[in-house]
Amino acid sequence: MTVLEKLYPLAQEVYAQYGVDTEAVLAKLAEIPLSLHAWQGDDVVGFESTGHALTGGCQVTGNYPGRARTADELRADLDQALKLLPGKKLRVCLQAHEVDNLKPGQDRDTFTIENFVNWLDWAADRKLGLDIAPVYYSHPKLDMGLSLSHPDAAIRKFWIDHGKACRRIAAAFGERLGTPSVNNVWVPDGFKDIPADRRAPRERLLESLDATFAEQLSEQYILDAVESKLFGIGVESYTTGSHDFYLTYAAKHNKLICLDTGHFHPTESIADKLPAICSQGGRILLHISRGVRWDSDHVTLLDDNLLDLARESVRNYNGKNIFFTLDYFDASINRIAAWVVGARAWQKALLIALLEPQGLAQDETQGDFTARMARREAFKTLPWGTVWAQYCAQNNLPQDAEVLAPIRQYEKDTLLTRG
Ligand code: RNT
Ligand code: ZN
Repeated sequence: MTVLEKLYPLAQEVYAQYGVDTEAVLAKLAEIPLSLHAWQGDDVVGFESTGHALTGGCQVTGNYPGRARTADELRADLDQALKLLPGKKLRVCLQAHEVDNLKPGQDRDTFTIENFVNWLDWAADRKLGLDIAPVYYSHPKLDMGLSLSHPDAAIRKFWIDHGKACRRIAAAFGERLGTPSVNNVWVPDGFKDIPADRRAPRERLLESLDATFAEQLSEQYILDAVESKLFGIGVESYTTGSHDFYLTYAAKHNKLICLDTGHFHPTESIADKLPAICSQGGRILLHISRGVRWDSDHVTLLDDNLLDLARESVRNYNGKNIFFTLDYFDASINRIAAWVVGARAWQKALLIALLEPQGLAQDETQGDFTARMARREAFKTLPWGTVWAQYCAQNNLPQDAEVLAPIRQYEKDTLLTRG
């Protein structure tokens, strides 16, 4: 008998005393989809042969060996990460420049599903869902830091066409894979210094968004999201696509609002936004990352912010109103470990939230804030770690402490052979 085989029944008993069925919780956890962000594997560089410099304020730091240089390498790396993750509904989210099969001279405004067939076949083979994001940065047509809100209609048209192309690709993903593809629009547009006109760029962005979304595509295949941001490097004074702007847009046009955990004031609670939006029927795409002092896109770890986010996620999730995608990029560590550790941290946070005994809300409605505090504190030390270990074992996956060995092996065999 292993230690876990002795421990798990005891943990089950502890939870049963609180009215929590750990097996039911694990079954529920396995059904919550998670989209793994491909861009952790290539440092958000993409695979267009032109190799545009990284612009638009996404900062990737570090030069750990083994970055994926081709889509084939990226798929191989994702395979390694996915092998180490539990869950029945795993997905992969692409940045559109992680394209392969580009024709010579083909630019983003003419991308089609033909450019993504390898991704699609790969995902279909593995029964993965696929999501996508058009890429409005790292390209010469991001001019003066502006894309969809650029004063020049020709530049706007290039980016509108890119957005339309990505929507059709997403719809093709969704149709073939049998699960709607989330297509997320984030533009870096904004100004470094105090703008003279805060309204006109937003009017242009509105017009561009309406044009991008004009084609009616079934929600059976594609779900559109718009991602807000407080500020970025180079756009410290003004971000066209602010939270107020996009929250209103999403509500008016029945889009998903993408909340990136790094895109708000550092002390603002993103968890609190979930019930605020979901209670009114809003739908959310969560970009889960860990901001260290700012939108630094660190690997997610099991900290208080993540736990709060997971708590509100399980309370508000109804199977079709919240979509979970990781969004961080750290090039100072093994990139596969970054995926696996970050994804597992989120899954553990969800598990802890799902295992939380009922009763706190009742304390609250009865005005017994003392009990609410005392019981919440007591719940923190319940044996969720054993339930997590059981989840890994049930899925024939290594425990957290064991994931590094296969990653190191792959690093030795594959990553370190890359130039
Ligand atoms: C940027 C947004 C966006 C990016 C990706 C790489 O601030 O968070 O989602 O992370 O486009
Ligand atoms: Zn994001």
